[in-house]
Amino acid sequence: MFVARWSLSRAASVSGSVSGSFCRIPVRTCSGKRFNVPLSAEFVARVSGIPTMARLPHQDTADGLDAAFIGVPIDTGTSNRPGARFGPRQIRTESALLRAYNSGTRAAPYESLRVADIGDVNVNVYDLKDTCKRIRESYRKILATGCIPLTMGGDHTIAYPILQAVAERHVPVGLIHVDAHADTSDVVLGEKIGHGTPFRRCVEEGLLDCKRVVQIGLRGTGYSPDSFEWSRAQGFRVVQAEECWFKSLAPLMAEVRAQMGSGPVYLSFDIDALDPGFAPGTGTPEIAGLTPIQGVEIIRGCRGLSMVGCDLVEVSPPYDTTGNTALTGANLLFEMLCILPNIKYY
Ligand SMILES: [Mn+2]
Repeated sequence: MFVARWSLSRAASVSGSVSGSFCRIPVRTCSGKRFNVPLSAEFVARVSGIPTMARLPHQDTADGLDAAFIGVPIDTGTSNRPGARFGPRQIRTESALLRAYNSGTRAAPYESLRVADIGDVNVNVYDLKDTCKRIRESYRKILATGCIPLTMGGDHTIAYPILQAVAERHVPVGLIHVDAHADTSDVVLGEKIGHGTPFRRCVEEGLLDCKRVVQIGLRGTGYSPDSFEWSRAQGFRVVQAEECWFKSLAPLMAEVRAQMGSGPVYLSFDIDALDPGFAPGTGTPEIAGLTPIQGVEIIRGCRGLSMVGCDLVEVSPPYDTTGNTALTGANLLFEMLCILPNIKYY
């Protein structure tokens, strides 16, 4: 609130073009308190202020929100390059470039939903199982308010406790999983919990509607000739990266919408689904991946579905020397916000 008020007076003093009319300035205090409006770089410099996601207000809980950005800063489930624990912070920093409207789809998320950044889950960086418990309990509280969580990871382990909490309200849930990897291993190095196992655990616990699961972008070397056999045996639709090469994914998403039907759907997007040429800052990169355009097509293709939550995981800032991986993650999260139910489109 302090920041918003400051921005209003600051905006009035630095912008002579608003003719003294505060209500033409797109800041939060002009929104009639119904919606949160992010600070606009037209009036407050991008480099100024505390870096919340999309320059939205921060609040401690999800109370009163329709959707919330939340960070889960862990990489203790990572099998290769670490660093995803720094993902939420870097995504927030790069998200200062985001503006309020989606020029491509004409979505106006901040005229539709009350959104805020509600900070991070208080994780235990020494104990992954305890972290999973903390995530599950945090998401229970978020979901109890009716708020839709938009999660910034963190490694992909987090999808398991998040989906446990989601499934307490929406079981079984459909899943659109965008990733280079199936993340359906059973045991890795003797451990059941890690970033390669979350969806196996979800299936074992009956959280997923397996006929309404699609995995898009899978590729790379495997431990066996058919790395994705287990997924197909569960009834998942598997769309390997090779099926995506050189084409628009809009037709695929029409089929995915038909597959998902009217039931609840969760979107889990691992940044390593994208080619490492576009998104090198990640823990387990695989060559010959999706383009950012295809990533956006997948998310925009989710419009109209009964989305109950989304995540963007595996951004690893130490391997992201330009910041472009985090910037891509920030934009994909904004695209996710823009396809939630009840979004206004101009
Ligand atoms: Mn993954």
